[in-house]
Amino acid sequence: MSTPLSPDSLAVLARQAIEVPSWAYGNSGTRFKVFGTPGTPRDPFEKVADAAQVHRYTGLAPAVAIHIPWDKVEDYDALTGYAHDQGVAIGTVNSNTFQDDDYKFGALTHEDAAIRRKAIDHHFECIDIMGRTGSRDLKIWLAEGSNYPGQADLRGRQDRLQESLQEIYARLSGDQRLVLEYKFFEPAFYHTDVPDWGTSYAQVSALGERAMVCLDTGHHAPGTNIEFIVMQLLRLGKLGSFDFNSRFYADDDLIVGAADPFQLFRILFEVLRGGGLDEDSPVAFMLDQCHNVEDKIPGQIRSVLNVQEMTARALLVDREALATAQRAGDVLGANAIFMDAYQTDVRPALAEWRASRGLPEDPMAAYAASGYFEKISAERVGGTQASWGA
Ligand code: PSV
Ligand code: MN
Ligand code: MN
Repeated sequence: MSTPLSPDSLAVLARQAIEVPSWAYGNSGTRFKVFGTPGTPRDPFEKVADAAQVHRYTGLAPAVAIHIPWDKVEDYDALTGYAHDQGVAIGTVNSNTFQDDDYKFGALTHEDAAIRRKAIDHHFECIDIMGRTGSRDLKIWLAEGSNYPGQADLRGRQDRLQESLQEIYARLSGDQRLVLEYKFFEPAFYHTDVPDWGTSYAQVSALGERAMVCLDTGHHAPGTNIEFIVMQLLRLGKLGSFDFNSRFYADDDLIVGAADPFQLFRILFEVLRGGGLDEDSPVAFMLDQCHNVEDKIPGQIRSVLNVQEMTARALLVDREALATAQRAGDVLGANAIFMDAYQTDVRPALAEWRASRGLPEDPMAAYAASGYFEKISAERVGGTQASWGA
């Protein structure tokens, strides 16, 4: 090995798995324009086929997360079987209560019991789908909130949210889990019902053991120390999953590690420190990204490689030496140990490691040379291209 990745570190890398989102393969954009691209999937099966390419070239992405109703199909057994044939599994099921007129003023928090019922039933449908696809996690992100002070009863909405979540949680069976994602603003601009990790933590803690927090790295105010939140949730045993992406301004959904690789390193260091990559870790790692202008499959390959690369660098931190420096109050010494690991180029070691596992040393180049993009561009003509959403 070109870098000193210990056998323990290699074992961590060997079990690293990052779920990719089905919606990353559809066309996406901003409210100004969505650009179409050749070869874009037209249905959930084609999204799964594209997702499988990421795993084929990296060995890092054995599951694809789906979003309901975007990925609604008649036969979930067929979708699950198709995924297995492609070498991947169906992962987390994401609910969607943000694209229906009925949810203008809320879904799980709505004042009207009939609308809450509809939203809860949608989650029941998602849980039924999880039973068919063998998915463990139901991920709930709520677009609920208000735009003007006085518009909504903040307290009443928290109470109704808890009641709705209780019903959904009670419907889970076996090892199924519920993860509740937070986001500080958007689409609501004054208040959001689940704006931060504390609210998510309070809500899921009242449910039970199999309810946990989902941390989306793009969902914090600028300047937030995200690795501190990672540490705290791991310490509390409530970090259920990550939605990885990166951002310069708001919820940009850019390639993870692109905007701030050092932040990703710091997050992954706390993940390792807190046991989040141990064998029995409850933490699920996912991407939640959109590729508006770059090619989608290579964008996803780049993303999982970025996570792997920063994990490898975080594994290089000499934790014993760091603890000694910390205890001695050696500020600059401790910082140097941390930075030495961050500044180590692990790419040659990872290339070697990939080769030793029968994977291409350079997954980006191998995908580009595979002809897959040319093939889907020629084959997928006609029909309606999937977009962020359907
Ligand atoms: C909301 O911004 C979010 O991060 C949630 O995870 C949604 O499910 C996802 O984006 C949809 O792209
Ligand atoms: Mn997300
Ligand atoms: Mn988001």
